[in-house]
Amino acid sequence: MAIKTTPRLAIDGDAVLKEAILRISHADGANHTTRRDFLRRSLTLGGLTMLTGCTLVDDNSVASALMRISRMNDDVQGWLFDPNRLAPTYPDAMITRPFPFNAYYGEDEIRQVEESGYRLEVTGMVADKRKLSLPELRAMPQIDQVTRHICVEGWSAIGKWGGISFAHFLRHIGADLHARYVGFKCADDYFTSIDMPTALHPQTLLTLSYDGQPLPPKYGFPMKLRMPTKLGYKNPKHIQAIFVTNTYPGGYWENQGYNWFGGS
Ligand SMILES: Nc1nc2c(c(=O)[nH]1)N[C@H]1C(S)=C(S)[C@@H](COP(=O)(O)O)O[C@H]1N2
Ligand SMILES: [Mo]
Repeated sequence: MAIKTTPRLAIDGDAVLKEAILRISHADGANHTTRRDFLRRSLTLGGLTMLTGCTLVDDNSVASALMRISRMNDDVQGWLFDPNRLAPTYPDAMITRPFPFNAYYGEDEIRQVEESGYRLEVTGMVADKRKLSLPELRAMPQIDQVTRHICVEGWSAIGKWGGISFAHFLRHIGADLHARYVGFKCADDYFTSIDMPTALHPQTLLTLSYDGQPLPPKYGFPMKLRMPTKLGYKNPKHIQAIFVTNTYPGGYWENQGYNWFGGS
């Protein structure tokens, strides 16, 4: 049995902000300006400039503003979240090979989910509580997307995931789109949950493939929710059940101190 030695529990909500800052400083060209302008506009809204006492004229002041904002909570991240702003996408040539594996256990303990008996359970505030087979899910319209996955452990990588628009999926099952949360239970006992605006974001995908192939076990067969607007730990692999609820469901790392919103 492999024991992970990375000191993960030391990470708190500030890690999320550090990741955001990393992203700003690594952004390039037009993206860079767009993001900086976006942040400046957002942070200025509601008098945040006064609150943080800086002019937000360069990335450092944006960074320090973000650091102060790190003491604020998930509600503020939810407020900053722009449902129409798209995360960067990349050409296939930029895909990181091999794409890293990560989980709360080692690679020798990757869960093997059987395709034949697999049914995705859908419960909670949905019109249509039921179990969906993989062929049913594969028959739904699929989208490919090349995006950057950022892990709070200090790495990021570009990967290509394919799957169903999650907004389309939620409408398909008759989810109450005014509910606060969508929760996920995974075959490896991992669990997490997200806010409804992120669930409905156009780049949030219920993915069944990685780089044109069925999702391999290490990347979460049979299904991973992929959100380029959120950090790695918010992207559940091996999804077994999805539930829509107004009761805060927390998450595996979130319950141990990771920031719940986990946006990047
Ligand atoms: N079911 C499950 N999903 C999970 C995890 C996990 O341990 N179990 N780890 C999360 C973390 S911290 C990261 S960085 C990514 C890693 O995904 P990858 O193996 O495709 O790189 O999966 C996320 N989703
Ligand atoms: Mo991660």
